[in-house]
Amino acid sequence: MVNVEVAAPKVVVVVCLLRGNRVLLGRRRSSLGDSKFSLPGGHLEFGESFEECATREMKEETGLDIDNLEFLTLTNNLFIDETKPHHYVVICMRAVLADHHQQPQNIEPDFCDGWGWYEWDNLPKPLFSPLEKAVRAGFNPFPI
Ligand code: IPR
Ligand code: MG
Repeated sequence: MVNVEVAAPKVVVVVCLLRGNRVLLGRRRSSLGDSKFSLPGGHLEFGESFEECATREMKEETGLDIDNLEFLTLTNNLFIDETKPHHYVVICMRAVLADHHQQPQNIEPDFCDGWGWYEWDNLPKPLFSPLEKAVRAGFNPFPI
């Protein structure tokens, strides 16, 4: 039985950082989604806007500054089969680099194997489940 007080839903903001026809992904090092490719992002802190959270998480994880933030979509994600069950509402934003010459750095190597740019039509595998679910549902972060 899930202890609903301990396992209360949390909000996470992730960023589709677009560069040409590519998007930035990193391979997770975490008990949740270990070795899966995921968008940069993380937990919403008290009082933050989605844009502020996206900007802070991107800086903390990759060192990159971002611009032109827009809300894209959200997904509701239940990780019920884990030793410790989690429920995450994931807010997905779109952004571009503030400085097109900036390169991503792996600032938190304990949590990520490294960052790379991937074409949307040729995404690496395996994808972290929130992203995989969105892709399977036809989600595409690129403007038409
Ligand atoms: P932090 O805040 O540590 O960057 O969180 P995260 O990247 O592990 O985000 C959790 C994502 C959810 C969907 C598991
Ligand atoms: Mg993170």
